[in-house]
Amino acid sequence: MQRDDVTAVAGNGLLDRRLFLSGALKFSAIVGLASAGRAAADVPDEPWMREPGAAFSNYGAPSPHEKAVVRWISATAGAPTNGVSWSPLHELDGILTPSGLHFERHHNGVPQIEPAQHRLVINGDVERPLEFTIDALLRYPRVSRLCVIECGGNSNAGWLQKPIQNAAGYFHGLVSCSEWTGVPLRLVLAEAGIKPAATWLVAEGADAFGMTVSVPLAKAQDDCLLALFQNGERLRPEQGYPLRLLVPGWEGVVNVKWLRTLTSSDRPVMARNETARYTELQPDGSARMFTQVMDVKSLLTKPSAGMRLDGPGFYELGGLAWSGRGRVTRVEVSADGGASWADAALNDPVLPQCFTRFRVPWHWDGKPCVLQSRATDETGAVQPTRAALLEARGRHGYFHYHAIVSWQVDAEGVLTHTYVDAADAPAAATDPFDADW
Ligand SMILES: Nc1nc2c(c(=O)[nH]1)N[C@H]1C(S)=C(S)[C@@H](COP(=O)(O)O)O[C@H]1N2
Ligand SMILES: [Mo]
Repeated sequence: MQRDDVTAVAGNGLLDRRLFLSGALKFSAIVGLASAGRAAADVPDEPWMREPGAAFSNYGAPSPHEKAVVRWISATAGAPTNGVSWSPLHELDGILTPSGLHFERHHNGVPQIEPAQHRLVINGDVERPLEFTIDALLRYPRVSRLCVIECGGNSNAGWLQKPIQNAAGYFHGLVSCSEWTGVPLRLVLAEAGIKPAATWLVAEGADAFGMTVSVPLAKAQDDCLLALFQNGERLRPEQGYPLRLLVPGWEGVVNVKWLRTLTSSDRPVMARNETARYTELQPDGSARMFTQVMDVKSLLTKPSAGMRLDGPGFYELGGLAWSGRGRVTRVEVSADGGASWADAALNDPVLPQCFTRFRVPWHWDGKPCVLQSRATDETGAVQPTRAALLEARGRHGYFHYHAIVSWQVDAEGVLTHTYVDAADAPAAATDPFDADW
């Protein structure tokens, strides 16, 4: 099938999102498959068919051929237990992040907790202070939900003056999506009997950092979980084993790992991570605080920075969209730097606060162009351009960067990160890889 046989729905060769699935395009032609030209019976045996396979294992691991698909660790110089590891979003597909590739943010390493000794204490403004063992919590009813956890510092290299040239996941991969299973927090709060004056719940972790953050009681009693399982198995140590607070749609920092106390109070605790961090100075000089809900966001992962298109022709563009405010309702893709947009197909399932996969067919004519995606969520919020975000937030941005991401394609098909607008706008001076989330 020729380029001329299909009508572009937006500039630079973006095609109807249903085209690939309709069968109107023959994939064997697109990917350059020659006809096999021989009967199936003639396909020769391979060496691994002539001897028994490897032994069984107690716990599986990825193929050794996939060993390059790993998290990228960036820790603070001189303080190796403080840092992050980035999820390789550019290597993955589907909506679930394998547990071993879930991003990490630790302020002082991963505590090696003995589960039999771990306790969750609920105290403060309550009728009955309670203390739970993990075994006791495991006897409570559990629910499951798929959702992302995203660090409020994710994508913050976007605030830099020059576009950073990292693979997509090593720039936007402080977000991951899992199935989390645990006890609805409201059940245990009801048993403790929250006093009417209380409006906040202060959560504390059992790591050597002693992470402490405040969660409004209304959210705590709405959809939060005391998470015990991740993707079907008990939490990974890195994700908070044996117990973490899950606060769906809210910035990572409130999802306290290694959870040990929940203290009900009539005020937030005003801890470091809700005052000095995850807070930013606005153009009018006031501080933007307690902005815990993560805004609508998307990025193309296939292809993305560092990848190369194999010559002009048909491609499927694809990526991830999510919103802390609910479901993603629309993702549009542009191949002309935002001048025109085509609707992408959203893969099922489309769930609130969860990764949503989008895909759109594209015919690349071999000329330089800029690829972008733009997500809209069910509240009607639309992902802003970088210029609009800088305009609204000013030059002291450090957290909560969620602007449209632009990938430049050059005539050789090589992709790099670029800014299509506001390239000269003053941006944060802080090096995002040398600072602290
Ligand atoms: N106890 C504790 N909880 C914590 C942290 C921590 O360092 N200690 N880091 C927080 C931050 S800033 C983020 S973004 C998320 C990261 O969760 P993850 O490591 O499971 O991806 O955990 C949050 N909960
Ligand atoms: Mo974070």
